[in-house]
Amino acid sequence: MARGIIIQSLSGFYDVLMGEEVYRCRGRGLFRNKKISPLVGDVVQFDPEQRYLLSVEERSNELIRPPIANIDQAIVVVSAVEPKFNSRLLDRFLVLIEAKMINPVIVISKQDRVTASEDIAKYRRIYEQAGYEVILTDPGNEEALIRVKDLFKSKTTVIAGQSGVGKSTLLNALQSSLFLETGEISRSLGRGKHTTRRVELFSINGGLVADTPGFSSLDFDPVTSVSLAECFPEIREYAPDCKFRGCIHDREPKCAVKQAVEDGNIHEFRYDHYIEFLHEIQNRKPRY
Ligand SMILES: Nc1nc2c(ncn2[C@@H]2O[C@H](COP(=O)(O)OP(=O)(O)O)[C@@H](O)[C@H]2O)c(=O)[nH]1
Ligand SMILES: [Mg+2]
Ligand SMILES: [Zn+2]
Repeated sequence: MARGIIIQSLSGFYDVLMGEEVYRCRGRGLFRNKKISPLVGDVVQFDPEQRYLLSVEERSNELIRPPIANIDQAIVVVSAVEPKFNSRLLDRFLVLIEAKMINPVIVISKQDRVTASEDIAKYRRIYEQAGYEVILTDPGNEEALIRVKDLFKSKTTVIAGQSGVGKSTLLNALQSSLFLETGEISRSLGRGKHTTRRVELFSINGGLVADTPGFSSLDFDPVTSVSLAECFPEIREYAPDCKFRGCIHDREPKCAVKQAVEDGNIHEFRYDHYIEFLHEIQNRKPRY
């Protein structure tokens, strides 16, 4: 019996990484009966001789699309240009990641193509002030690449972000042996709805990293109107000073969060996105 991490799953087989070795294992009937479906990222007990999985350890978290478990950190890549920087989309990603208790880091790519650099510098300040680490990258920026690489050490990381922002390019720049496909124009409308793309964990700098095709769903499914505020670090910081318990920082009087917006301690567009997302959650239809 041995212990490893599933780094890839291929029709009934699981590649389990233990040390530097990969063992291709079968799942066995055991899992079908227990309704456990092993995921990439799962820590498993396995038999390295007979090559089958024995059990899956409890997960710290899991994503459904992409299907992956036990994620410590998400690097959210947004590009400065093409696609144009979009703070609303970035905030959606950040909320979804925070809701899963995953630590986000923001990477703003394509700095070499930036013309209005003041804009990006402004966003960088705002997100840093909100409590995030922000790294500006382009393939020629060694210092930034080293910082990203450092983040991977001893962690499981997913690279998230819209298609075309440069996720695969970034990973290739960090580890040239990966040869990830880049530049593909993916138009979701042109694709079959159920196109499944493989998820695989790569070893980089003593950690495991998944290049995701972006998140296919940006629904706030697991987020409630109460938990949403927890997904904004700067709101989290001021919320304890609100007058009313359970304040959701919308219409309530004596709200410390709204005061912080007024005082310029919370940036207005971040608060606006919070309210937008809050109303989206409040208006969603109950599902049965
Ligand atoms: N100029 C420039 N182009 C980039 C940069 N990062 C990615 N690209 C280009 O953007 C396109 C999409 O990149 P890709 O890595 O496939 O994006 P992904 O869909 O997020 O994986 C490709 O044509 C890349 O060459 C960058 O930092 N600077
Ligand atoms: Mg890609
Ligand atoms: Zn409040």
